[in-house]
Amino acid sequence: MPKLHKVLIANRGEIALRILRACHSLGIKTVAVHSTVDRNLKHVGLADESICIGPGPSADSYLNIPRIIAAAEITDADAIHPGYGFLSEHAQFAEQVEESGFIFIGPEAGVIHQMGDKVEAIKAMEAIGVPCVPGSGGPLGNDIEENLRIAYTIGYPVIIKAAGGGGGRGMRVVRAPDQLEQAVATTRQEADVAFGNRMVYMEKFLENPRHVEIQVLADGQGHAIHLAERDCSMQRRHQKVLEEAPAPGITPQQRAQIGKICVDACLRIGYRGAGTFEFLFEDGHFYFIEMNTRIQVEHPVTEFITGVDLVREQLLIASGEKLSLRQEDITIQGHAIECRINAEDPHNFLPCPGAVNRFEAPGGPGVRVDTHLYDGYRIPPNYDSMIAKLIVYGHDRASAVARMRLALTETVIEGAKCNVALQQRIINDSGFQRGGQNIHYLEKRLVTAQEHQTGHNRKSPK
Ligand code: MV4
Repeated sequence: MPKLHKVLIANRGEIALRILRACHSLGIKTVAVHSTVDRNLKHVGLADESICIGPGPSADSYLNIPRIIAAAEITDADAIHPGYGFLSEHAQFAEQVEESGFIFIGPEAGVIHQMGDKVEAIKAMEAIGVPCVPGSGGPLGNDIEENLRIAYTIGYPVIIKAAGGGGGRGMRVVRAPDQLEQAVATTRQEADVAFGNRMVYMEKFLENPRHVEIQVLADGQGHAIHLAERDCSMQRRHQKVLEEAPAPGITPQQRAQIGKICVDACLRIGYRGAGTFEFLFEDGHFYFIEMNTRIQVEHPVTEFITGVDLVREQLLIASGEKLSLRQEDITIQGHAIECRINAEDPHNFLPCPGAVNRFEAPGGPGVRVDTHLYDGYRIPPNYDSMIAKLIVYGHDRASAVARMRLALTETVIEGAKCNVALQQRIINDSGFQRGGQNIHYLEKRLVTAQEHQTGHNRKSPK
């Protein structure tokens, strides 16, 4: 059994720190790799060893596969944890890591590849009995008559999506037959440029779904469990802003049913590690859209309601241990909410790099802050603008909301503009407090708020 002695963390920021802590708590040594602008990251100072792997731009550092593997060789690491983003769902990276004799902390490269092709993923899930959105069930050809027939059978509106896309990139809604040919052609072209893959597929367009996702863990040795769901419907331009677990209004029966379906799917595809089944949820039904083969940003809300340390489980699975948790051990208790804190301009949402002169984290019972921030930390312009995650737990949703309200009030970030005020507006919003809003809710509320601010919607005085 390959026990892990040393893990290379192929990431940065809060998740690198999260992985480092999970490693150290298991007695595993850590190697931090960082770019030149990231020498002062908190986890770099805490790691047993660190190696600079290139300049600021991700392409030359956190996405540079040969340099990361060379760093693992130089430091004699056993395994590489990719975190989220960057190379976390790069099948070729996983393959090269394993070919170089290291453990990739995640599923097999073949499974990453399969789930990365959304057409393949949906085909596989459909075959296993995971409920999917009614759709083409395969790639679209160039025969417009055939495509019109498919759309007619599905029923308008339909959505054209890129097989190589995901996360909201490369999609187009078609509301009538006369738009179909153009939509397919344009989506194909964009997909070719963006992903080097012209393949597109068609689904029924669901007008007002929620985004509900199921967390799973599998050991690749015949054992898999689910850890309930998260609701990630509060988003802007496909960027999640606030997530919570469990999803409001999902019954224990619904949870057990969809959870079992995901567990069975894990076993059937030979899944290993932590993973997430993304569903659209509308009118009481789940519709699979994508599977994420990485640890996700919002994993802490699941940790709060289940008491399971997901990153620790990833490390144990990677070291060859069988899952020690059984489904009956997993009970959900209370409610958790995560607010993503981004260094961004509150008016135009543009990233705001620069020095954080003062940082005060909130605290108290049921409050967790996942961040790499410290007083004087300089946010480099090269990466994602997320600088912290505030996660709170409450015995029920209302008490979690109340705790988050306090936590946001306690949070002080001076020097860089950030979205704390936006999060406060969401927490205090009556629609959010009711729970169960759909994926369009936040953007609609933002438009209304803007109209109020600019007086756009007011009757002009005569
Ligand atoms: C959809 C959809 C409606 N109907 N598919 C966007 C991100 C990508 N993961 C899938 N997305 C969507 N797929 C069908 N058939 C609406 C969206 C969508 C969305 C999904 C989840 C979270 C936020 C979203 C925002 C806009 C559109």
